[in-house]
Amino acid sequence: MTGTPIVHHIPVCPFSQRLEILLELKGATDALDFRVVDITKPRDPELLQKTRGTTALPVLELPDGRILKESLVIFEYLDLTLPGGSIRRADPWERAVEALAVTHEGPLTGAGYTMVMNQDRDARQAHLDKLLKVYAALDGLLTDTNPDGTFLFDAFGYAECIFTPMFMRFRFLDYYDGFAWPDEGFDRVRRWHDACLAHPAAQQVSEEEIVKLYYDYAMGAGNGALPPGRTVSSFAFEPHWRDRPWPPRQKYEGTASDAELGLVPV
Ligand SMILES: N[C@@H](CCC(=O)N[C@@H](CS)C(=O)NCC(=O)O)C(=O)O
Repeated sequence: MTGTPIVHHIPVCPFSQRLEILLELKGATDALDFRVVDITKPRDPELLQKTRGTTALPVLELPDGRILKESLVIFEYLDLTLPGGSIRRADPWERAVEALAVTHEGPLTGAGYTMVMNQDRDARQAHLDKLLKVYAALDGLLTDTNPDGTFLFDAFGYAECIFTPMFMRFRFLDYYDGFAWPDEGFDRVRRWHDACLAHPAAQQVSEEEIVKLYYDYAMGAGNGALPPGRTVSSFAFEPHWRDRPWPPRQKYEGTASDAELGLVPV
């Protein structure tokens, strides 16, 4: 099969960043043709036909037309097929532990996204408790596996590729929900979290980009939807996020205007 595989993706999407980190680790950043999809516009019918109607991205399209969905599945395929050798642990036990760690990614993602989208001030603590429960489980796994180390094993690997994009997105919890680690009980997962965020292979997005683009999530409107009273999504490509002001941190008082967010000329 000749030609470069295509990844249809939303630029700031955490699921797609998993693939970008994998390419960085393999030294193969040119191995895929990333094609940008604008989440604020109706999906291209041609792409919808290829995915049989599903809209979630990333989607991998091979040169022969085969289509693969789901970031973890695409990740596994690319890990096995791109040059550079698999980044998964070779030892069967360690590979199982990696897989066990990754079972926590769905609950972590769900907890973080429902917390940022929550619009009920009184429910904040319950959301935080749910998130911390997942972090506590990860803390236990890391402590059992590699108590004195930084990563799950001796280096940034599979589990780190999967979780780091979520840790980066959860900067929106620091900003909009005042997330702070409890004083006790989370040292091991916190060490892992901080080292993942600092790793050179995982610098595709910045905190500023996350905070500005995910403003609408903090207003309870996900996936390019608009909060009431607004006409331009915070995910819009124009004006560029760098040219917009940092949004207000308050999330329970309703949305700032398009103009206050720098989304339309004043
Ligand atoms: N489980 C999927 C989740 C993908 C997902 O939710 N992607 C978001 C972007 S970050 C998306 O495409 N949202 C738009 C939609 O679902 O229509 C995966 O791991 O690939």
